[in-house]
Amino acid sequence: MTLTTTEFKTEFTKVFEALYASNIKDASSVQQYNALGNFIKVYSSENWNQTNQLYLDNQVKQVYYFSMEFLPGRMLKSNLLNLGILDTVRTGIKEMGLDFEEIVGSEVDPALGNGGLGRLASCFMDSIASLGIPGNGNGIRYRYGLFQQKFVDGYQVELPENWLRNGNVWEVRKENKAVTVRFGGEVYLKEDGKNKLRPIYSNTQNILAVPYDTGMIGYENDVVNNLRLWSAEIPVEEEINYKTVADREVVNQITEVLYPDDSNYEGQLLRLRQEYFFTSAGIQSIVRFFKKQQLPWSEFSNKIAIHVNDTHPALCVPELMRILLDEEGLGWEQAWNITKRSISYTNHTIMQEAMEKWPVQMVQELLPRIYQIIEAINQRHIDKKVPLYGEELTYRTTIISDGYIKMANLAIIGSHSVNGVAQLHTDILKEETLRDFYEMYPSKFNNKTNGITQRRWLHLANEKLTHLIDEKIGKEWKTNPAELRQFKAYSKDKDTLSCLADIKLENKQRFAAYAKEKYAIELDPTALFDVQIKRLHAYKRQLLNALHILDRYLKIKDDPSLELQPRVFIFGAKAAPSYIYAKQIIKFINALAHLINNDPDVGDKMKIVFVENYGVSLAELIIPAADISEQISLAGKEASGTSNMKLMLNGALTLATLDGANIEIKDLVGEENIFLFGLTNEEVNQLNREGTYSAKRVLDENERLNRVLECLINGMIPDIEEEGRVIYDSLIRYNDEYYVLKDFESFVAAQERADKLYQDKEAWNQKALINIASSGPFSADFTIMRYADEIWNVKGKAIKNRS
Ligand code: DL6
Repeated sequence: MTLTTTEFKTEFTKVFEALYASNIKDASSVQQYNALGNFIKVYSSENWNQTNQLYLDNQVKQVYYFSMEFLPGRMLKSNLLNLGILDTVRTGIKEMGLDFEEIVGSEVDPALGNGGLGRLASCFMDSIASLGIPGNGNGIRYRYGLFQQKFVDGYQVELPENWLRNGNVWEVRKENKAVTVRFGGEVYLKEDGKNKLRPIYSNTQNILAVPYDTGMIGYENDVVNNLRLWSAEIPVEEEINYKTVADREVVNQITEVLYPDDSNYEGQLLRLRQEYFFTSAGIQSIVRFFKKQQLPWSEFSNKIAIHVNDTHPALCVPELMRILLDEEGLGWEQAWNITKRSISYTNHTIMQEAMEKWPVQMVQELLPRIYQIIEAINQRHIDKKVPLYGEELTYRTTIISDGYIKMANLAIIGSHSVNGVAQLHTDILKEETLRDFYEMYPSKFNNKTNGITQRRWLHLANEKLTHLIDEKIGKEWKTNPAELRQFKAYSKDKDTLSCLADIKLENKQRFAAYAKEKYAIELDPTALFDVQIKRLHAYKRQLLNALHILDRYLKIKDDPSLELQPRVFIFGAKAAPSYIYAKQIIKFINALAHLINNDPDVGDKMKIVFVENYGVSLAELIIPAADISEQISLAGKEASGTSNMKLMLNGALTLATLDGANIEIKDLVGEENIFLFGLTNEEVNQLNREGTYSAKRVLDENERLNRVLECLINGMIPDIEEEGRVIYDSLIRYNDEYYVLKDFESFVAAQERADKLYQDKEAWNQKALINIASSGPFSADFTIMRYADEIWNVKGKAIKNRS
């Protein structure tokens, strides 16, 4: 399908007039955006329909990616790119006298995820469609996304994220595909006269799950897959039972907000409801679709792959069992085989607090039949494994223990594949966190290092760099990112290096203009831009970054004439609303920024910008402008990271610990093209085993560090009396759980190496180019090919031969 600019203008005008019955030039940019979105929807609808039909007609195997979070970012530009009409539309819009970038900017960036996990799910959706793999997303249509972050006096304040205020042009409500999800009540099993036990329910609350579908457009391949997000509603026939606003609220709440406060029982109950709601709705719709094909049940796992993204959708296991046993009348063994063969699970964290578990009583009351099934799975697991592995090991792996249901255990036992998201992470799962399971099921475990879509993170976020690469090595890399490696041939080419430097400078100027407009901070775009963008968490050690900044500040104060490589430190991070310590670190960094940015002794030597409300759109602005990518988690704690990959792809040099995918970055670029520092995972483990680490001793032996820490509590930084003390105590009194002080010296040394290298622009740009050219293997296209081949056993439409 080709589209000329003239055709576009005619069709777009028609769509606009049909929608708004007015002149497009008088319209707001939101209306123009809305009309353009509608145009795209119509333009791609035939492909959407055909893709569906093709999957159905050919009875191909399909993947269903279950995720509590999807973080798609703005979709207008990415849809235009993937449809191959970005330039045509941009030109057409310009010729119509409209402002393309303003239209693009008026799209809301839906924050339907927290960070890495949700963004990964969206990168995967893009790659699945772009590889022509029959794949579907399944999640929740939250009425409110993750909170909007504001800083008030340097403190994080959370505001509701009403992302649906202007409607959502991309979605299609499919009430004809709604299903009912049952909660609560009582259940017992009754003989059905055919030697089968069937459950009899009473007093249940029945909720209507209504799907909203969004087309996932593949890159120039005519494929449009489906992302299905479920919304909770009162079934029409039950309206009569909902007499008060409070009654109705209970239903609305299910899909009201992403991450309700779960620090209390009510919040936890709501979260469990959310998890079952979208899981049950998704599994019901899969089974309905399968049955439409009239295939025998033995074909189920040959036609369906269900992927559980983290444990949030782990109830897929008992829910599929429930439907197969209770509604389809299958026997236990057959149902269990189908379930295990269809389901696979990705683990995204080894942090204990993120390992989900639900009180038995909560599950019994909210999901009585599901509880019975989990109990039966658990008992069968024990009966089968005790003779093989003995009681001790088996009981360490049970799903139910100490009054809780352990969701990771359920996901592992009920699936055929368990993967980590970077090599080190998978090794830690096998050797430490999930060692018992690895002993039981060695062949289930595998690694799938995360990936990112180069389409959003390079083609769209950094168009100039994309053109430079096209110009040098041709366009093949766009569908085969491995070809990016050819760009290495230009690492000594002065012209290319100088173009690279110009592009970086322009991107930095763009960010500087934003910082000026939004925060009235003047940035010198020739300074080194140092970026740390990720959720705020103690293990990610934004604190270490801040202590280094403080150390530099003290140096400048000691000698204001000191020659220092000018730096702009950029932070972007949201803290979970109930994570007080993380919020205190935000306040500390903001207070430090205020002090430094306004100190005339400092001038352009240092500036700090902590952007508010960090999300996908801001990442698209910041990442192309970065010189240094801060990946400084304590070794062994960050499962993988994905901002590290995006930054590398845009030519930032990584300054990192040997953690998560940083190790793989190092392997690809070579040690000479990355700044490494800090303890290794083995060293951390050894320190933990020995138990002799004393933060106080580190402090006593390091006068410089001592001075830095004193600033937390001596009033030098205004307005952080409480926060400064808490942070100080976390390091000294509570002995520095994340070895911030232990790693400080080597972190500062790495920063000094970076400063020094930056003086030699040519050498720096060479390394930047090598980073870009080495980042092909992190394309999510490759990651998805591995999932497709090694876990899901599905085929793409036209997967070219790539390596
Ligand atoms: O796999 C995506 C992403 C990783 O890149 C990060 O390293 C990891 O921290 C994150 N994990 C989570 C898990 N949270 N929970 N539950 O977000 O996943």
